[in-house]
Amino acid sequence: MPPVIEDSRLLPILEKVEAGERLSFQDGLTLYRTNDLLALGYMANLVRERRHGNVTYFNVNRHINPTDVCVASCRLCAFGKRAKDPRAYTMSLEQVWETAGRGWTEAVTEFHIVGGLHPELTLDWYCEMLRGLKQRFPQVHLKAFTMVEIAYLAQRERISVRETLERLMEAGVDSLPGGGAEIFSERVRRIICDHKIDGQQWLDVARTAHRLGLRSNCTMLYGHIETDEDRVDHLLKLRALQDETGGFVAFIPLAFHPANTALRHLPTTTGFQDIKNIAVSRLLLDNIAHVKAYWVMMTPRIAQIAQRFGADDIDGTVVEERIYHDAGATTAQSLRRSELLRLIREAGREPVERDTLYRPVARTETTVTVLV
Ligand code: V47
Repeated sequence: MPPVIEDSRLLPILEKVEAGERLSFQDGLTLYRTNDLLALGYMANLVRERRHGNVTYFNVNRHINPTDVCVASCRLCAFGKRAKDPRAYTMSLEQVWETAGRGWTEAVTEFHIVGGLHPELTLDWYCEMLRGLKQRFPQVHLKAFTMVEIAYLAQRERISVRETLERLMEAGVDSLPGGGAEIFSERVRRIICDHKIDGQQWLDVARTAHRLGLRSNCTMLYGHIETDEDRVDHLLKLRALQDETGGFVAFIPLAFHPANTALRHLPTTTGFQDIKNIAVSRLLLDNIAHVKAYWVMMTPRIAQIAQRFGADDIDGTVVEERIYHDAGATTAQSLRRSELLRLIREAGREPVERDTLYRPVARTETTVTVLV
């Protein structure tokens, strides 16, 4: 049963959604400008249930951030530090491998590895790190390095992005996380992350990765100084690249956390904005299979509600998240598998444990098998 649509501007969009038609830039703006959240949720949930039925995915993963030293000083970031900063850290290879194994259980299927743009860490160093991880944890999927890190490494080594990716793949990278995309608008990037590659370069690295057969995620950072137009533009650029390559696995809308950043005067996002971004992205990104409500960033409470507003994934156990916690996140640094199961079941969804590429994982007390 469709809900009462209070905002009549949504009626033609509802017709398109029901017919499975692609939404336009203008539709995207209308979706962002309505406050009829229940109608948005109804439409996003329709699309979500068409694709995934009643299932919500999660995984058992660990984050590893080998260094927070970063040559870029992005205003949006509280994680990156200058090399001389006494609070900065860089792990040795042994420390990376030791971190990966800390609290190790056979249940872990993914390491999510990202860090700062370190001026001295070489591609060889990263390759050795990956080889060491593969040797010690051969069954674990390595989702490592954002497009921004890849572009920086290529520039630092004076080789192409393609060659950089090939060497990382040879050493063990299995897929790329979606970070660093922020908002593609040049005007906004100049203010929030002026030292980073531009939006076009981010898309170019993703395109090259996908052409080499690497899958990746994609993200959008919202809730800072961007406009509705900037967000719609960002989502449609991701959709256009996905039409071309089909390489994106999941989209993750990321709420800006201002604490401890140069933009700390900005307010934090509200639950209404968080849920709206989940719903609008589900509706505009008709060719990206999964929309993830990342609980670390949204809080488990909102991530749970998001499962009824377009999201089909809640991310994973995470373990030792730093980027958001440096920016003032008050959520836990990890959730147990049993807690994820409870959140999902309480939202009336059926939890399915997945690997990074969304293959279901079968688990017994002692073994983990990726089905298919
Ligand atoms: O790249 C940095 C963003 C990203 C802040 O691919 C900030 O599965 C908010 O990309 N406030 C890292 N956001 C997180 C990320 C991610 C998370 C979970 C899953 C996946 C995936 C990717 O966080 C950064 C940047 O876009 N970020 N600082 C901040 N103060």
